Amino acid sequence: MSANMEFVFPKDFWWGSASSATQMEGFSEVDGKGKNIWDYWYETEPNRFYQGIGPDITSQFYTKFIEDIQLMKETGHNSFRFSISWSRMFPNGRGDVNEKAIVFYNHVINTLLEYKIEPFVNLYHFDMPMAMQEEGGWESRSVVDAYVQFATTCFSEFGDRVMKWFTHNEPIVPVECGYLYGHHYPALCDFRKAVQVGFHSILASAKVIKVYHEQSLGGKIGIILNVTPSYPRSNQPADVDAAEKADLLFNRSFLDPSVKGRFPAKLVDMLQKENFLPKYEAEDLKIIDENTVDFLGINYYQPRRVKAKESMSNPDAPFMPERYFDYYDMPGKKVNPYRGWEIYEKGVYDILKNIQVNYGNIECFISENGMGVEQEDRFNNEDGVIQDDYRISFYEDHLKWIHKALHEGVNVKGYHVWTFIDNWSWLNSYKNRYGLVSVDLQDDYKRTIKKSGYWFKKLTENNGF
Ligand code: BGP
Repeated sequence: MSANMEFVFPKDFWWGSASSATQMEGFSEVDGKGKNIWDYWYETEPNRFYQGIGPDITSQFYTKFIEDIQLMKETGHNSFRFSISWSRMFPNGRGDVNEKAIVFYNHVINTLLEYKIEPFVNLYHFDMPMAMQEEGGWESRSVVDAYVQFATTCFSEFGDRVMKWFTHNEPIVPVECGYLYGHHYPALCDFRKAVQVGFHSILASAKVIKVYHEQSLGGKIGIILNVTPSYPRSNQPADVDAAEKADLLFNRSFLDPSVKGRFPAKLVDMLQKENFLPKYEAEDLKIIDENTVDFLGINYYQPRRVKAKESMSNPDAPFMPERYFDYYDMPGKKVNPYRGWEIYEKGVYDILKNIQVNYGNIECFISENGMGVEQEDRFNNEDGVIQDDYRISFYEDHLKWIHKALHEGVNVKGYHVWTFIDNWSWLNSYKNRYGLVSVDLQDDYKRTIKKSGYWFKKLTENNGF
């Protein structure tokens, strides 16, 4: 350890990055993979995607994973999160498993272990198999059962070596993007369906946790949530109330059932008042209550700034979460100039303290944190290495707050950045780059470690900075 280190982390801290199958693997038509909602949407509406680039190719992890895992080692990873593509494992969502998918994921897991990088495996990252979407996606109970079958197969195939599992990444995102705001397929705007999708995602998570615990495989299972702290414009009761409502809808809706086994009473009241409670069976609540997570991944990008509603919503417009609050553009906020998102480093500390105080200080880690940059090749030096000092500062500034939380007793075990390598991002395709390693789409997806990748290696070797 160098003498002048100010922010030192525990010896076994998890340093690494996160990714997802659709965003990274590519080869979506290859080796028996079935279509998921992204493949289908790209096929039917390619113009929705930035520069018409779809999920069929992405960063080619499917064929380049050995080189990529070597690069993970070179950038100091001791852990790496990826997701297993449900439609690669089960082309029709259920039924016969695709043996080639098992071969691929075994190869990835074994290579990671060979390089002493711990695999963190997520089972669902926005990628509903199309056959399941045709049955209603998360709206449908039969899809919940198919997901349990998929997860059970993953545990029996890979559970002897994978000790950290996650049931979902950011389950609120399919709710918001697929059923309220139109960014993901099926692009509906239907509050009732959104609530049902959210409820079934939680039920599916609890059912899978139950299966995992029954198998006694020796690992842990958790969920990854994008916790977005809601800050009120002022201390006026109406603003505070608006912030609390946003928190209930977007954070506590998943945090509470995942960690405490029950939905917040205030949220249930809000939904009941509007007659929006989901359909459920009595035993569902028991399953959710009895099967909570062992640990928690927290993704943090930016906060939510809200104020009391200043004008009544049009009663004829579709019911939206914004019936309860308005967004507030805080003057003087710090902004990522290359993407536009707010940067508020203390947010990560506030989330961790909330977990400590209100969620029994459950074991957690920061499972995504990152800075997207448009046209990042403008920061190339003459050797083609991106000089992303802005990203290094972004990470350090967040790590300082995580360090503070750690020293105040928060049970935070690691830090994963988003992401290892520039990848394809949903409708934005390759518009915003996030990687520690760049990908050249014009030159056979050539990988080059960015300045931040070298910085990350030092950070992890020193366990601090
Ligand atoms: C998270 C998702 C990732 C990733 C990231 C960056 O919400 O888990 O899949 O995409 O955000 O956001 P974006 O790609 O929209 O810039």
